[in-house]
Amino acid sequence: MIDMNPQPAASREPGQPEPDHPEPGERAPELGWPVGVVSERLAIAAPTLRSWDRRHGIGPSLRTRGNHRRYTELDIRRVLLMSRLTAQGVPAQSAADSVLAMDSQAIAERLEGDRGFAAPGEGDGLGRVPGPRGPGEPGEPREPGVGGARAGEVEGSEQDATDLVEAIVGAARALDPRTMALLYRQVMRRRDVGRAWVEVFAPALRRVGDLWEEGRLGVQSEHLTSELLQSELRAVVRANRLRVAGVPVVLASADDEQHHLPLLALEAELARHGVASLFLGPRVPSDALVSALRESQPRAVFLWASLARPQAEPFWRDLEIIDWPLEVVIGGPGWPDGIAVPEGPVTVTRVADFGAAVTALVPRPGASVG
Ligand code: B12
Repeated sequence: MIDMNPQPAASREPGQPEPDHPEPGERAPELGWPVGVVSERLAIAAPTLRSWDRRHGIGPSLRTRGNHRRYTELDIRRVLLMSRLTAQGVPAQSAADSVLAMDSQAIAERLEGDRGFAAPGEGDGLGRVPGPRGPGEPGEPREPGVGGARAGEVEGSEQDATDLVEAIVGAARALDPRTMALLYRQVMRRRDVGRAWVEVFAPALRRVGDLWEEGRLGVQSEHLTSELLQSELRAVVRANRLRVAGVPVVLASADDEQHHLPLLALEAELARHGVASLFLGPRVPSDALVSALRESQPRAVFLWASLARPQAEPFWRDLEIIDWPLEVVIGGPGWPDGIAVPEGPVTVTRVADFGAAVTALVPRPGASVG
């Protein structure tokens, strides 16, 4: 239950546990967000949020009866501005004093003016695609989905993209995770996840792959590049978790196919569009995939293959048992031409790039999404 009477943040008993997520039976997002959700949304560590609340008064205006923090949308904007100011070098107490002296209008204007700038590690708390869900305070605009530069935001240039690719490859060679993580953040700050993938991440991966093939870079560099990228892409998915709806689209890599970064990029982009995914990841055995399809009855499945697949494999034959209109979308250089699919309600579409995959998987306006 939410106590609507604002209480001083410092009134919580020290040492009392505070859940990061709503308590059982409590639908907190109607009225305020728990620390854990705010932390995910803004990519600011929960201990930092608690410390800003305790030490500087930049915290939630609401508390549950159990005295757990609940942030309103205005509180979240205050936190976001606090993070921007401290990242610009303003000492924490001065930043807090400025933020607390501003009304909601001034905070909105300041954040608007600061769009081109975001703190290192800060989630894009504002750059979002408008979406159907998400709480808002009465009279406030709904918060759209996280993980994208907002229209009007300073966009990354082509040159910027080339430099970022080179810098990422350099960090991979030097096995420098800190620089690589900062570069990934920089990429995401100016681009939505789709553009980030197409303009920077995929070219960087291909370059890393080429250098590995030429023996000029070790597989450990490839692992570092992809592991950190996975976290980055998953953060977008997590931040949009509360927005996705409908029968999930199935995302899987083919049998024995370990590469699955394109699936993660797709999952993140689909989440931004409010489309749910059933993410099965790498190396999905053919029979397991067919079982998953039968259980979840999706309208579409996306299958990735980097490595060459045989012309005929059991999966295509097994599709015989599918008795609803299923769109099988295949992507990646591994798929051969001329795949033979049994007669029936299944259609197979081959897509050549990320944008085409997104177009094929996001439901057309007016289409039933189950
Ligand atoms: C990261 C990586 C790994 C990681 C995978 C991590 C992960 N979680 O995915 C690790 C280290 C585990 C790995 C392992 C292996 N890898 Co590897 N790997 C890569 C690397 C660098 C990126 C993979 C990737 O995400 N590619 C996706 C995009 C970025 O690349 P692309 O497919 O070429 O993009 C084209 C299109 O597909 C399209 N596109 C781009 N993005 C998207 C997105 C969508 C949705 C769509 C539809 C299209 C699309 O645009 C491009 C234009 O042509 C590639 C390099 C490469 N070029 O792919 C090698 C690469 C795929 N790997 C390769 C190899 C050989 C292997 C191993 C067999 C090595 C080994 N001996 O163990 C194993 C595979 C084991 C297995 N059974 O699968 C080779 C494959 C060569 C081949 N065709 O057979 C590559 C090409 C490297 C190379 N240049 O030689 N790998």
